[in-house]
Amino acid sequence: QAIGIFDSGVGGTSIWKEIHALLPFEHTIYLADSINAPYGPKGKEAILALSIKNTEYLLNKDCKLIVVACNTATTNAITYLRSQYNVPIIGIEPAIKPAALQTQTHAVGILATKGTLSSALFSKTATLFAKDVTIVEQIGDGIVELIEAGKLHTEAMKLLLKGYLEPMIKANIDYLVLGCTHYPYLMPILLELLPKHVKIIDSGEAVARQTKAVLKEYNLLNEAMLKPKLQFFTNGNPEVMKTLLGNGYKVSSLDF
Ligand code: DGN
Repeated sequence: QAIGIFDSGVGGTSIWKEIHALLPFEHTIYLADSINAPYGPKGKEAILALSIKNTEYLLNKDCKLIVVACNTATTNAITYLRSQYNVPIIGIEPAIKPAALQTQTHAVGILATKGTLSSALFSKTATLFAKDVTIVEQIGDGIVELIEAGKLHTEAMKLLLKGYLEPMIKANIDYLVLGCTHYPYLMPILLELLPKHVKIIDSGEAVARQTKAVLKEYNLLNEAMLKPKLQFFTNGNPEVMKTLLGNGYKVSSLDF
């Protein structure tokens, strides 16, 4: 049985990489719903319906655990998914808590989609853990679209990011939280644009650790040290996903 992972597109492959690094013998099935990306601007009902569709696709392939590798889908759908399906379901949330605990300048930037930033789950975490901290929120409009179009390392992306980071730099942030699973791929550009002392954090590693802990708890860890079956499906352009994955992995097209 495999670990099933989905995202509204190719971004969740950044999470897949962390999971595969920590659990190299587990079979994995990754589903990229790129046709419907970005989920961010869609309403809760639409995001829920798409999340159900993705989850059922993976469960029909006999997955033993589902990772919702999308902040937007997690905030909008995970409670429902957990109530409906009989397998462990792991979600991802922006790492506001560690950033708020560690900031020295008392200012933290967060870049995420509209769907994540406007969610109840996000405001709850922010009010709970970031009382004395200024949180500079920025909706990352257009970033997911550029990545999905294979335009990650372009001047257009750099310009977009420059505009989004400006208010954060003015507010003297020392932590930038990446609240969307597409964004770890921006790392080289962000490092170039941000002052040297700003630390960038995302939740990929934490999700991988949580996946391992839950598999262990449910006695679902694959103990056999055999070559795993790694499957990737997309209803978008397979070439974009191949480039992000690197390593010559095969990506299959999907009518979905
Ligand atoms: N990768 C998704 C996330 O983590 O929220 C966002 C993509 C999107 O649908 N905007």
